[in-house]
This record gives sequence, structure tokens and C-alpha cells, in this order.
Amino acid sequence: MINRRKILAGIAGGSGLLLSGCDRFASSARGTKFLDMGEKLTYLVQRSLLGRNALAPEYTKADLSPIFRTNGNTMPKSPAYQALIADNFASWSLKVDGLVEKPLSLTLADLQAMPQQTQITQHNCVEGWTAIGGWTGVRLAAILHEAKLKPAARYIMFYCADDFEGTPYYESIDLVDAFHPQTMLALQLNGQPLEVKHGAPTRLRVERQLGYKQAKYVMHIAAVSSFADIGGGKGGYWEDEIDYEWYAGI
Ligand SMILES: Nc1nc2c(c(=O)[nH]1)N[C@H]1C(S)=C(S)[C@@H](COP(=O)(O)O)O[C@H]1N2
Ligand SMILES: [Mo]
Repeated sequence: MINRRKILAGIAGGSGLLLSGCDRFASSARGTKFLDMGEKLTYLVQRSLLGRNALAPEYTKADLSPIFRTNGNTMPKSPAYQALIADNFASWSLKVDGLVEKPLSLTLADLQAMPQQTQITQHNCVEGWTAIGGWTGVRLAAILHEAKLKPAARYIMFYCADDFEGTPYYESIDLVDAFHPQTMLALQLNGQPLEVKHGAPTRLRVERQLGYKQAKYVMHIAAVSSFADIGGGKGGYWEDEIDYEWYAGI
């Protein structure tokens, strides 16, 4: 028990906040019962250190792949997207709607004006290649906080500008991944504005998942309670098309 409590105190970052919370909790009758349940504590510890909230490994500039391969669409064909390229995405905007209190329309300048974070991570494509790249962009959490999710929101949908034979690419993640500290809308790769082949002007990075979840050319984000009625109902283009797992955690 002491060891577990030390671990929990460690997670609190030495602030003692969580430990004192536990102390208070333990002194109540319900708290004592709860603390007897070692399994529950293990769950809490795992969730914090090893579970869905754990960070994907980060690398250094020395590890960057000299070439970051591409996959899937590398040039959306629609006239609307072609017009965006022509004006260097000045007229682009990201729509944020669905189950939110405050629908947003964010320009590239709006996203660039928000706090930026950079992470060097490994991309893992199911087709058997990896690449290490440095992504800079805006935390998805910051955008969702601004839009304010309604209580019924369970998933975040990403609708993209490209298509495969007329079927638009889309993806979805749950709120654990949406609020994960490394989940971002990337605006740059290796310090340069995203090239079209990598999803200009912005693409999702959800670092604990496989490549096909990393939606490029994101145009529209929507909070939903279910994706059963969207596309083929499996939450993403490849999930619908060839039964890729919706949860592609690695
Ligand atoms: N909109 C869109 N997003 C996409 C794809 C795509 O074809 N269209 N391909 C996916 C796959 S399978 C991978 S591996 C990565 C590839 O990203 P990259 O081309 O920047 O390497 O994007 C993912 N996101
Ligand atoms: Mo992929």
C-alpha cells in the first residue's frame, strides 16, 4: 500500500496534492474500502503511466528521417482544394461544429496565433514503414476548449479535402485521444509549413496510433455522440473500406 501511495504521490509531480487527496479519502469509510481494492489502484497507476494517457516516445533532431515518406493521397483533386493551393491557403478555414456550444471557423492565421507545440515522433504505417518527423502545431485540446464540447460529445470526427474515387477520407478519435497532450493539428513538419503531400495546411497527429489515423487535409472537425451513421459506420475511411481497426493504438 505504501508503495502504491508513493507511486501516486510521484505522479502528482511531488506537489503532494494527490497524496493529500488520498489521505483524506483513506480516512473516510468509503475511502478505506476503495484503497483495499488494489486492482483499482493498479488501474489508476497504469492509466497515468502506461495507459491511454501515456506519451508516445519523443526523439531528437539527430533522429529525424532524412526523407519522410508519403502514403495515400498526396494531392487532393477537388477544384476547391486546388483553389486553396493557388492562394496559399489564405482563404482556407477550419470548421469546428457538431456537439459544441460555440461553433468555430478558424483561419490558418488563427491557428498560427494559438500556442504552438513541437514534438519529434515516429510515424508507423501499417504498410510496413516508419519515419521520424518533427511536428509543430496546435493542441486539439485548445481548439476543443474554445468550442466547448457539449456533454453528449463522445468522439471527434475529422473530414478531409481528399477522396478515393469520390469517397472522402475521414477519421475519428475518442475524447481520451482528443485531449491527449500530444494530439495536435500540425501546421509544420520539421520546421517548414506542411507540404501538400503531407496534408497542407493542417493534419492530425494522434501519436499513440497508426498512420492511417493521422488525417491529412483536415477541413472540418465535428464533435459527435456516435459515428454509427457516418460513412460506413466504422469511424474512418480505411475502417469502412478494408476493416482496419478503429482503435489503432500502438
Ligand atoms: N486525408 C488523408 N489522410 C491520410 C491518408 C490519406 O490518404 N488521406 N493516408 C493515411 C496513411 S495510411 C498514412 S500512413 C499517413 C501518411 O502520411 P504522410 O503522407 O504525411 O506520410 O496519412 C494518413 N492520413
Ligand atoms: Mo498508412
